[in-house]
Amino acid sequence: MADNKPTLHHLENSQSHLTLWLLEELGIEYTLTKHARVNGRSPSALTAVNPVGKSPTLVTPSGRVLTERSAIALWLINAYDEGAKFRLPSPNPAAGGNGNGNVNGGTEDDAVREEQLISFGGATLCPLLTVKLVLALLVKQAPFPIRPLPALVRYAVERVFLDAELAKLFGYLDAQLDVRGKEREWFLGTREPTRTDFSLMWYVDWAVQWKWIDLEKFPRLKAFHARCTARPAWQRALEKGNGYNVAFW
Ligand SMILES: N[C@@H](CCC(=O)N[C@@H](CS)C(=O)NCC(=O)O)C(=O)O
Repeated sequence: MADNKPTLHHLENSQSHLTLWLLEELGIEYTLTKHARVNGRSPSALTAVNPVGKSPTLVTPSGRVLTERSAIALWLINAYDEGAKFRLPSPNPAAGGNGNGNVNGGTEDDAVREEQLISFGGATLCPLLTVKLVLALLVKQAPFPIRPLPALVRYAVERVFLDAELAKLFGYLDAQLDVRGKEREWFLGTREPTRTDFSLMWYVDWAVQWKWIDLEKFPRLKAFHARCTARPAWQRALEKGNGYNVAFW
């Protein structure tokens, strides 16, 4: 791109807010192309950039089209986080470490744990949250006379399996903020959020906005959620984005 800035294709009321938040944390110049939803979905202008029409989509200054939030975060942090503020601590702090040192001294806070937690969000938590969304929409969009039917299916799936499973998974995530009895602010024990936090915040916030979880039951996640939303960069992203209500359906 001629202006040497990345462009974020940002769909309103979507997880693209988390990428906008990271861009604001990095404090870099970028172009924001906002897309309104059409019947809840991506418009053709977004599909023209990314054939699967998902947001966030980021176009780098060289014209590379990046998709998937955690890959976009990886690219942005590698490209622009010059002070290493949002990176993993050096595997060998004795060799100098970096600006985001591990404050708990946990030797397990490495790229493997990062991968494990990000995959947990995308591959374990996300499918169940998607089932929860599909069931909710099924009931909401069913014609009134037959609505009791999908409502019954939803009740049964949630009661027999889904809600207990989600409670277990969020309980696991909550416990990841307490390592060897020491509570931490960020998942990898750093002073500032890393890619893991930018990634996992989406699943927590998605469930909170839909009222699928009660954060009172997950006090460390509650503190994490409050910590993220209180950051000035989160607030700036809210102002710049085109709305961030993911329970809009
Ligand atoms: N796995 C993708 C998911 C992206 C995604 O599903 N985004 C939704 C918004 S939350 C979207 O673009 N939906 C519009 C559509 O599918 O038409 C990522 O990590 O970026």
